[in-house]
Amino acid sequence: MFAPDDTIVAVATPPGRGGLGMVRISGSQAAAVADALLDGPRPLQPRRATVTRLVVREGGAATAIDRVVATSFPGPGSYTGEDVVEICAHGSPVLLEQIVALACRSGARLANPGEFTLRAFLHGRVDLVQAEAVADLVDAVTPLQARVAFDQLEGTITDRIADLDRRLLDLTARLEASLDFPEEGYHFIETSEVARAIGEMGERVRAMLDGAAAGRLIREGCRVVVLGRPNVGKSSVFNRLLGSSRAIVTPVAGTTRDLVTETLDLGGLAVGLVDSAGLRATDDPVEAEGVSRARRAVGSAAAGLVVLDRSVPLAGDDRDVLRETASSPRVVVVNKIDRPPAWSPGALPVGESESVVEVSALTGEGFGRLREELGRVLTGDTATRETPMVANIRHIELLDRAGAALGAAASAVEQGAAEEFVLEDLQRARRALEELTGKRTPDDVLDHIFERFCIGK
Ligand SMILES: Nc1nc2c(ncn2[C@@H]2O[C@H](COP(=O)(O)OP(=O)(O)OP(=O)(O)O)[C@@H](O)[C@H]2O)c(=O)[nH]1
Ligand SMILES: [Mg+2]
Repeated sequence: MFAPDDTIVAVATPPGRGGLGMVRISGSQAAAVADALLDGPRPLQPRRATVTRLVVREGGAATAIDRVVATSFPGPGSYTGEDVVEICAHGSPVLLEQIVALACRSGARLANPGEFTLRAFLHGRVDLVQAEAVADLVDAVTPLQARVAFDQLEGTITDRIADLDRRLLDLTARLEASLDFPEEGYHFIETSEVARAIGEMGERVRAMLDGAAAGRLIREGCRVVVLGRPNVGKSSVFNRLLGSSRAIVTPVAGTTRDLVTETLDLGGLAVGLVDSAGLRATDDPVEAEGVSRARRAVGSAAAGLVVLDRSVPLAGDDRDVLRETASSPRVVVVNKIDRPPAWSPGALPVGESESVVEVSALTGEGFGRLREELGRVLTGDTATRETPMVANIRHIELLDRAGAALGAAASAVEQGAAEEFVLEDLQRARRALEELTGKRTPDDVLDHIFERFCIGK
């Protein structure tokens, strides 16, 4: 996987029909492959979009199959760091596949998922953190996810790691120099300065981890289950939050049977909102299966929306649902407030600090507050409007490891340990950072990172 000396090709635009579709070729033979496919003046001028024809050459005859725009990006200043040619054709899947097949006939091979970005990483165009950001940016389903990914691609993490690495290198070099001349009592650096430098680096690692929990939630999204006894308006609340009539709503109790999931953009948070069957004891095997699925869904959810109907007296089933979810993060949704009330929320058996929101899924009243409360329950007090720097669990773990090693180095200095021991801790911190940026990352980790990319990226 890591011997990029051949030339690769893939369709870079999504599958399906479109106005335009792009085929990308990268590798030492990219220009030659493009020459074999294109009509008109050759070779292509670097970085100049050229309108030309794509031709099939057979038995001395050349048949044009599309009018295209081709651009050549010679390495090392290209996306992958190799020679790259991009051919923009009309967005017909049949045509694009034909172009890829022709490129393969002329010496290219089909790219693996993420191989263009892998090559960019292997040629030092981006570090591993930035390569991961490319996949996150492509996968983003909310604008906030896209922004966090793009910041990462622009180097918010890369630059800070480089700064930390410089400091670590400087400190280790000076400590090693002290080690080299022990008999002369030669110290290149005072203990107090070592302690200060380590403390400062630890502070920087901590600052990077600030908001990491919210960052992770933004990057990964979460699931929220709408729960309650039958007919309280769960599907109506679900639909109102999504702004579409996704789930079936009827006056019949027991309408929803299966789990229905849709993605909701909650202030930038990608929430997989799940509508579920009303929780009650039932003899109907289909409904019973629905109820058991609803209960299982609660287990994997970050929070629940417990819906109650204020227009009828609270039922035993309502109290059961409240009791079952008492220890989980939840918002209690008091629905149907457009109707005369049968009880008041003050009478609910819930904790004082709990989120209780009164809404009408019929009129939409209260839904602004419901969104706010759900956001608060999910992210705690961390505002997701502030873009956190770190969002990827791999990055969080490695920064934690670097922080712990720096902490160990700080206590070693404090206890007057010999330079060797301090150095060992500092080197551990460096190794964690190097694994983060990909300078020293095991191949199986790289495999794992790049296999989640799509082909053509
Ligand atoms: N007046 C009023 N009626 C509502 C409101 N929300 C839901 N309803 C009505 O209540 C009935 C049940 O609504 P659903 O959304 O299907 O309730 P559900 O909890 O999903 O029901 P099951 O799927 O059967 O468990 C329907 O007739 C809705 O039109 C509301 O806020 N006000
Ligand atoms: Mg329903």
